[in-house]
Amino acid sequence: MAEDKHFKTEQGNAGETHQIATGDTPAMTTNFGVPISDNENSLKAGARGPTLLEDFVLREKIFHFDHERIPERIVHARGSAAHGYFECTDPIPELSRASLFAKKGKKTPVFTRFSTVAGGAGSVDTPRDVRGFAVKFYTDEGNWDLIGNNIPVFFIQDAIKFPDLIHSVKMEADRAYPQAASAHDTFWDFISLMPETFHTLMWAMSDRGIPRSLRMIEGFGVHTFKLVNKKGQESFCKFHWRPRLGTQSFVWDESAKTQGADNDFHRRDLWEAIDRGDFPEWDFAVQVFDSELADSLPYDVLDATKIIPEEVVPLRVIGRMVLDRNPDNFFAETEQAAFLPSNVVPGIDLTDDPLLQGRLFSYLDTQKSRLGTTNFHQIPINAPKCPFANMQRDGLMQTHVPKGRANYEPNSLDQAGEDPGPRPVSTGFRTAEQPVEGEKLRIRAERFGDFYSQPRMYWNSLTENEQAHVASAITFELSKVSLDHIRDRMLAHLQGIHPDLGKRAAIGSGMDLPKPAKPFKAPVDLAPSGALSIQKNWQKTLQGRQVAILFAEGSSKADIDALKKAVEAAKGTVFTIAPKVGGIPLDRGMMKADGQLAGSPSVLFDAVALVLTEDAAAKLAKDSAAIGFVSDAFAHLKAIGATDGAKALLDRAGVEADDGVTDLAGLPEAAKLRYWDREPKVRDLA
Ligand code: HDE
Repeated sequence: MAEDKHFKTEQGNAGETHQIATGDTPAMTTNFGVPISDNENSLKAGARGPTLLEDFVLREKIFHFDHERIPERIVHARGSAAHGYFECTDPIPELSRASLFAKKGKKTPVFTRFSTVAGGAGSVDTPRDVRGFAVKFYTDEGNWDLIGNNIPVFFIQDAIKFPDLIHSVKMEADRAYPQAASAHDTFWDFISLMPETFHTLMWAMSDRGIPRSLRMIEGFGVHTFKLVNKKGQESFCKFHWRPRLGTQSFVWDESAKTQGADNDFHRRDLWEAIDRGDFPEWDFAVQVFDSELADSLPYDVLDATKIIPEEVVPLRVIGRMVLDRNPDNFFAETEQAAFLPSNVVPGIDLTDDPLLQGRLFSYLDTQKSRLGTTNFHQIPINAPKCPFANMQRDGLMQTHVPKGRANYEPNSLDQAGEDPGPRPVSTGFRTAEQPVEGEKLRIRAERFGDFYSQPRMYWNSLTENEQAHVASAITFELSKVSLDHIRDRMLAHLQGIHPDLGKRAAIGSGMDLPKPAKPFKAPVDLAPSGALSIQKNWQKTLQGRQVAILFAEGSSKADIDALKKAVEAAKGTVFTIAPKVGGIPLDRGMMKADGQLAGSPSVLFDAVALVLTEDAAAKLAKDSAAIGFVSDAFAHLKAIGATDGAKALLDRAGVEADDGVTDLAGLPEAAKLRYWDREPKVRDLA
């Protein structure tokens, strides 16, 4: 038995019962540097006596522990982040004077945080939700925070509706459930009363709402911003991130099961990829246009519920982002990271988008309640990496020690040979000038009033299979709505978006089809945009994808080795699974597994291989974990590669022959795809 050195009695050997610092290990101290000799026992009056108030080591430790938490983010509480860099690949000095876009090859450090919106900090990674995509660029002219989402539009047009939107989607006020889910009364009540939400709703109900990996999501700045060049000339701009691995999503049933299999699926996937040197990478593109083009569109570019299709204004790739370093400490970096839309740098400017305008207040304000002090910018993850100086002073947790007397401006202390402190510079940030006039009103612009055309365009841009996913997701969510009048109202609007969608959702929910709702503004026909479909733009690659190899007693070592080699040669990764992890006899020698079968369901992988003998397959055909492993892979439209011996298990799991079911040699190629044509065989979609 291992010796317990932690237990110390009056008879015990003082000093030998602890792990004592030796060599290079630093001494453990109090927060004020006093070395600690005993981290096991509090100070007592006698062995069985009361603990003494005098014990400052105990009190300091417990005091600090009691205050370890800070308020989680009100939205986007659950998130994961990484360090990396942005590299300019196509400079745009003619458009923007921003230093990060000035020279080909110029690198700017970044910290990027991905998040879900609705759930709390401890919620699961894979619910249906919008994903946050927030990038902090530490440029040499200050920090620029581009705080976007994986969906290019937002639910609402005006910041004043944000608290209502978020209250409606979060846990219901009286019962405090459901956590991290939009499938409930209050969300659909709000949505069905607010037609401006429909475009984003369509995206959230599509496969975009259930991304397979954070490394495979697009990112969008959402709002229209401005670029400003050295001469002060400005253009409108929308920002886009494109994942090099392509955009990929779950099948809904798979994402729901992944929650059970691994709460931290996305967090782990991001961490492990960076840890093994498989750095996720995005292209950064701008969509640049002028006010003439903006005026020619049938909608307003200041309306965050609309996109400008890339067929109308093409994307220009100007850089790439590589995330190559995991945080050293989750709390200090990821949790304390404070992103601010008001963090813009010379060359990038804001617009009058009424949603963006509201955000400019909210993010600064929220940091004070989360981080407790106006000095949150001094926390290392938030501080710029370029020098910064001004006359702001003091405040809670001031960690800088400004020198001299000059804490006001203007001053003439330099005339007395003293340091006058910082002064404004002619090259500093200047807001692009713009004439403004008008009456003071609470009103929206007329051109914000079309709520059906773009949701319809989105529907028309998807493949048939993707449309079926949207109709099924809406049917699923409406089926969780308990009040009929909310469902009726929503179905009426869905018919307005597209009669086919309305009909399928009504049939799927077993509801009568109500009369179509009367839109505020009649929709116009917009050409479909192929760029919006995930399936039409599928990246046929194994890079970033993982193949699970299920083996058991007697499996062929040569088969396993050959498959592993082929997958890795195609830049995929392999995870081996067996009924026991510790070691199983193969036809030649023993082999350990990366995971045990019952704890490694196939939802966690992109394709599966069954390297089994006839005997092993017959045995596994009686094991529900093995049957589920195979039947789920089939139902989730994944490639399955199998030895001849595996037939009994394939049959038991209901696998039918198709292009995605192959021998082991065909698997590395087959695993690059999902088999959408298989779906009608495994599920009844709306
Ligand atoms: Fe946010 N949002 N938001 N949001 N948002 C926050 O800021 C808010 C909006 C987004 O990883 C909060 O620091 C208002 C659009 C992301 O730390 C808060 C409005 C978009 C993140 C806040 C919006 C976003 C946030 C919570 C309507 C996409 C996480 C904590 C006017 C373009 C950033 C915090 C991170 C976080 C307010 C709308 C994306 C409360 C009032 C549109 C990715 O300040």
